[in-house]
Amino acid sequence: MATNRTFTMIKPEAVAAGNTGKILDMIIEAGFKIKALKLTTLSKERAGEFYEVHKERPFYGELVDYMSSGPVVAAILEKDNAVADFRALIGATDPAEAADGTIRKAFAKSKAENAVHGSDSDENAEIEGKFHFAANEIV
Ligand code: DGI
Repeated sequence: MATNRTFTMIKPEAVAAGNTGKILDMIIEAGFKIKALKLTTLSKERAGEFYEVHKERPFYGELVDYMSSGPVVAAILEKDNAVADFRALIGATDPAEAADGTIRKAFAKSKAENAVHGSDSDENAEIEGKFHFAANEIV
């Protein structure tokens, strides 16, 4: 099923570095509309649940520790072809491999501290959006 929405989080190192506004500007400039937005935190338990799909991967513990280390900005975004276009806008997981003009190229510090999350499928966009937002928080 096609959807025009994706889900993102601006990750702790990018929020702490004061890059939230610049990243939101890039997102809006690229044509995404913000349908939901909040500054929030993830407990270790909630971060573990959010990234459960990665629990067999060797970096799972580090990922959970990192994502619960400070505030994040969560958002639901709308645009035609939202999931694929947003993945293109954020760039490769490792900023050393991310293309010029991408958010990770501009703001990520490392493969682990890589500035932003972007859903990898329409199905996950829906699940992840509902994980963070109640129906009355989405416009
Ligand atoms: O979809 P992506 O976020 O681009 O990448 P992914 O689904 O392969 O991995 C999810 C997140 O896990 C990624 O954004 C950052 C983190 N990660 C990936 N590889 C490593 C990692 N974290 C650590 N500490 N070490 C890694 O090798």
